[in-house]
Amino acid sequence: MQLQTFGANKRGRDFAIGDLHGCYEALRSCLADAAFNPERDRLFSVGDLIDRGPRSLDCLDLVFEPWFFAVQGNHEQMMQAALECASPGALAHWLMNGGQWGFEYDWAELKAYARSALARMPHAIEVELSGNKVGLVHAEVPEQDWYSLHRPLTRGQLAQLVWARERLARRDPTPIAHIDLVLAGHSIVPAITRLGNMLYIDTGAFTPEGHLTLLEIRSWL
Ligand SMILES: [Mn+2]
Repeated sequence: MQLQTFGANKRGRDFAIGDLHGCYEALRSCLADAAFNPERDRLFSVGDLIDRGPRSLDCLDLVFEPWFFAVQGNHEQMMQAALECASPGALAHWLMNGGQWGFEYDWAELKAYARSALARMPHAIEVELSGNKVGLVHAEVPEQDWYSLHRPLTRGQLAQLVWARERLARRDPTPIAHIDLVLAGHSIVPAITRLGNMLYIDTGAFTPEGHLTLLEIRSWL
């Protein structure tokens, strides 16, 4: 699925989480600090649940929880390409980027499991919140226009969604059109960084100097 849309959460709060990268314990402690209630609250992820940190599979498992929703990150796509042997270099590429944990599991089982997990992860998420429209992507929005995600995307645009860093690199404050707020991960920032109506929330959970960011979306509108 390219874009998954969610209506307003009338019962509880909506939170967003930066790149998890296997940092399951950090997530548990952030959720406890926020008194997250899985019966009422929702948690949206900018992707990259796996690789680099200690508990990749526990993090990927979250996509089967009724309160957790994540877009695909480049790491999920690297994992899938490796497991599906999508290209000759796919496995080496994943291993170079933290995929070694995959060898702890039965390869065929992991492949089937990854297929079902990825099937639950759209490329972009759109959430209605307090009368605003909030978007989540892993990296960048094609054409700096949210409407681009409502149309079929080219291969290049699909790659841009999960890999691009240009906008952050040039500190481009151009607002993303046709959306109130966009949350993205992928590029590690020392603290939540706002450029126009885009928030970069990957604060390097797996790095020694970094931390995991959990935020209540409403307070950033
Ligand atoms: Mn990442």
